[in-house]
Amino acid sequence: MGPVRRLLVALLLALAAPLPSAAAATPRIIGGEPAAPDQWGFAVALTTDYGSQFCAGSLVQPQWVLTAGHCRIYAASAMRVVVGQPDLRQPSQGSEVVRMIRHPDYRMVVPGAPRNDLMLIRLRDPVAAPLVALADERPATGQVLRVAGWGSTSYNRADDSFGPSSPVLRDTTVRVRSTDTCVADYGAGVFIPQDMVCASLPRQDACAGDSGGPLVQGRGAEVRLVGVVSWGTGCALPGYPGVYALVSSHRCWINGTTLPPRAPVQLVAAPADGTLEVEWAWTRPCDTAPEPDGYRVRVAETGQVVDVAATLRRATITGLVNGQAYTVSVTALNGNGESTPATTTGVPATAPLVVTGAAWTGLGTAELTVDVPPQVEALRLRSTATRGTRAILGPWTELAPDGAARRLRIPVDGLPAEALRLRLEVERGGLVVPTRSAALERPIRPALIGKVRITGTAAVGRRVACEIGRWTGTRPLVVARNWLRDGRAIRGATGRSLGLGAQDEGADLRCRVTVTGPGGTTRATSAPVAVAG
Ligand code: 4AZ
Repeated sequence: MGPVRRLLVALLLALAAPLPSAAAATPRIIGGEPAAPDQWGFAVALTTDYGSQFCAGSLVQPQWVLTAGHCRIYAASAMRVVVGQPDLRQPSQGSEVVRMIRHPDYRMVVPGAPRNDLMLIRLRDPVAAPLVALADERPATGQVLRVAGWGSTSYNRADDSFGPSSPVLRDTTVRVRSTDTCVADYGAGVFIPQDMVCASLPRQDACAGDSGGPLVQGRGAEVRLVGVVSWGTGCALPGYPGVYALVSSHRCWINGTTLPPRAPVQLVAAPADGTLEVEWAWTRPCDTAPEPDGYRVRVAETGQVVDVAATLRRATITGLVNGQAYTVSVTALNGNGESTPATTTGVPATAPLVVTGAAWTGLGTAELTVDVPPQVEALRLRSTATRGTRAILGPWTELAPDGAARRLRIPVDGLPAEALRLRLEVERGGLVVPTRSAALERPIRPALIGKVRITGTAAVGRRVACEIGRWTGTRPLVVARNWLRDGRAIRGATGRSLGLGAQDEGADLRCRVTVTGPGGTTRATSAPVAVAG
């Protein structure tokens, strides 16, 4: 018995009252019978590497087992998963485990009654055994379900001890109780209706050692995994139904973790001189689905393959021929495989301008620096800013370079204070050709280090100055001051310093500083200073 479980057993014994006992003892089916093997092909036994069974699980994908969160007892290297063998006395190699992913919201708030009690186990190799489909709804109250496991076949209520476990898989039936009944039996905050279901029948129950195992509805091709054996007070005790982690409310996390990711969406290809820039977005199919590990970009015509980090969602493909159309596809990847591809086409062409940089110039404004080759005479162009795959287009403007090669600064406005990519679209012979893009980092809002202070002698006939302190944030910053008399702005008093007159005598003087930069606007006001006579 591991130290964690010993502690929990001690805790339970100390508290004497009937308490829930998941993970309490070596996690075992009461009142059942040897299971019909053709019904439970997806049921697996979790054992130690020396063959001692401690939990059960269900094969949900060829390389993934769903079990209970509280079955994380041994290191992955110290356990095996026995698939397709209802009789554990038969010699069996067992599958090796490479990873255990407990539900991110697994919590043992109440000892012995874990919430979100689920865990996914990744097997080193895929196994050829039947998979079980996930139920998509909470089971109806009164529905009779079946549960299977290798756990204890008896429970002694007098000393809260579990009887011997079963070397062969056993199953029994239980009836779904209403969530109100479950809450009444165990208490609010212990039985959580959103992520648990409770079920019982007289003298029939899951028990210690059955943890992680399947609770199912239907038979044959109609079998659906409804719950995962989780906890309960004793086993088959009147008034204490078995509690199961509800599978239907965790489908998003299970599917998101065990299936290839959803495909990227909204692909855009921006052609530029001999290159294509491709951008895409990825949307979470449901709340708790994990993000892809990365993306793969393929160019059909050239066979190019570019792997892109999960955070980037953008790739530049080079070495292409201007004027030729290319088919670019992007797939999302995770440990389970590759999504279906999202495809776009682009035609690289020569833009007559070369973007050399982009920089913020203020709140909502930036500028693009471009080199104009000598031969260019007149241009019509507009800016495009992209945030993810959303484009913000500037107005078309005429540009008349004066002949010599030079550098132009092109202002862009109406930008959100976000990370953006800026490029130009240049109209040329009726064709609109984008330039390459330049990146603008998300601008940082101005923040004050130190204090805004009034310096000098605050007395009638003297001058005081407003020290603005030091400001951080993305440059350039524009500073505006306003002097306040008794909390009210003094008209026209916006200078660095202020001459004090008779009207200021006895007043509270403050200086308010408004600093605006590409990241936004921040205000700070000095402490008040009383003006002496
Ligand atoms: C356990 O200790 C356990 N009667 C699992 C299920 C039940 C009780 C105990 C349900 O793992």
